[in-house]
Amino acid sequence: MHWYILGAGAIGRLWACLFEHGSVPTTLMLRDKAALKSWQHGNSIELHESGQVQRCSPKAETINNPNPIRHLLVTTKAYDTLTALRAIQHRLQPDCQIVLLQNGMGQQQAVLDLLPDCQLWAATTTAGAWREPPNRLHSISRGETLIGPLTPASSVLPDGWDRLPLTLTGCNEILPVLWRKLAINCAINPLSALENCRNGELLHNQHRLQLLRQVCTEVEQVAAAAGITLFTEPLHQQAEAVAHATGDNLSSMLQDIRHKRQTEIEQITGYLCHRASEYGIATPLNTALLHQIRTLTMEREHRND
Ligand code: KPL
Repeated sequence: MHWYILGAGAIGRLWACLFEHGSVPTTLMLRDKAALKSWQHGNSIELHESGQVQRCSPKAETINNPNPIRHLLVTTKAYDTLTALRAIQHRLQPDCQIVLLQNGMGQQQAVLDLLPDCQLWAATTTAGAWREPPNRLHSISRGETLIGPLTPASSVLPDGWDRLPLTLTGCNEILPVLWRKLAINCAINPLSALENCRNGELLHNQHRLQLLRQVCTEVEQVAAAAGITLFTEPLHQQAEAVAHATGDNLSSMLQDIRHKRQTEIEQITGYLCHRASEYGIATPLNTALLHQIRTLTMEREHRND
């Protein structure tokens, strides 16, 4: 068993360290020769965690390496999933095990359509980590990870995942788990990005709080139409608890905007609005947020900054 990791950001690198701690052979797949050259300065990840520093030394190679792949973890941004997988599709063996560990929804079905012979899992995590390039990785928390199969014949956990040193729960029904994460991301990410505020600052202002609650009501209607039970308590309570618990954090969407990167709005609010239109449900606030984030990023592209 050898796990390849596609998407060498903070979470991908954290998983490379976790695989190594669990004695599971791992290779980080890097975009190009320049990324490989930068990796080769240290040939390792310097993991800073709970005041300690450890070195992890997974293998690394560019995506062009021809070796066959039987175990693949995908930690790319959601919008990059298909392009990244197509680039290595010829290397994937027919019985390949693939885990998608990403924000957002929609890409899971697209991968099922692209690779009908593979075994597929989806996972969500509350682990937090950030990178200090080239090779330093700060792990804030290993959090909690939920994983479950998207293809019927697959076992709850993929090969070797029981060896990973983290709080991991296998779920037979992963779809509701993905919806719960989506719902929280719909509530917090676009609003925090547009308000340019930390997650906790959504709670300290009546106007923002009202918007968050309205977003939640719309999300609950769409989830219910999809036959999904979100939480036992109303979504807004859960979203407010997460905004409070991650109060000092910048949401991933705000970070993407500040760093002038593409956001995952299409895989978060975009997915929700798409599903809403299939069910004939009006989601005026989520639709407005979707357009505002699109406009914000388009204006930036036109200004070319
Ligand atoms: O997952 C998140 C994100 O920023 O993408 C939340 C839960 C909102 C925490 O910041």
